[in-house]
Amino acid sequence: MNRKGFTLVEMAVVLVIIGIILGMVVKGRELVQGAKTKSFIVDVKNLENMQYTFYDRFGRFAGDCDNDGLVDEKELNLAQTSLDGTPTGLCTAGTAQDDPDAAFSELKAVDMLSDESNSAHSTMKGGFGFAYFAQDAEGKNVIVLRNVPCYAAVSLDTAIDKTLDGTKGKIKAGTAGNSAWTAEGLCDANLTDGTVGTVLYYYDR
Ligand SMILES: [Ca+2]
Ligand SMILES: [Ca+2]
Repeated sequence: MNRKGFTLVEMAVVLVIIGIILGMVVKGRELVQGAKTKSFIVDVKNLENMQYTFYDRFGRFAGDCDNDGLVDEKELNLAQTSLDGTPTGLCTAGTAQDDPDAAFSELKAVDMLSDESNSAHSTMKGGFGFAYFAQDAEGKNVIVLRNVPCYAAVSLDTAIDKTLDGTKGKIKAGTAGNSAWTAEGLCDANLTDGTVGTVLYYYDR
């Protein structure tokens, strides 16, 4: 049987073609990640802008039902007449905490969010992640950004803080110690490129 193998030139051509295809795949993935990240950052800034617009109109942040300056995760009395900055009656008495959509419900009640964007999930258009307004463990207002890939966390930190440090500034990693990125742009095991983490945005200046 006269079976001819590949010549060296043929092998080289095949390897070059494989390299080009791999390069295109990597480039394509970078483009998609870049587009998603841009959309994500726009969404985050929109959420911040909405919260300040609400503050200008009503004298408090959306979701701060007792008007003490901190966003609460309580069920709200959404009567339109209550949305004048007056705290009385805004918190629904005796209801459970941990309603991450409270601020979104108020933003929707004053037509700053559409019906479709009522829930925390659907306001994020980057194709990943979801957000809600809350306080951190120390009682500071934050936008909690969940399921954020490392590349997006790093881009957001660069865009807002102008430096890259998940432990400082307005953009921080949500869980100290196990999901921080460093000045070198590295994310550790819990927030690497392929996985996701929680990012906090301290928008309340
Ligand atoms: Ca409050
Ligand atoms: Ca930072």
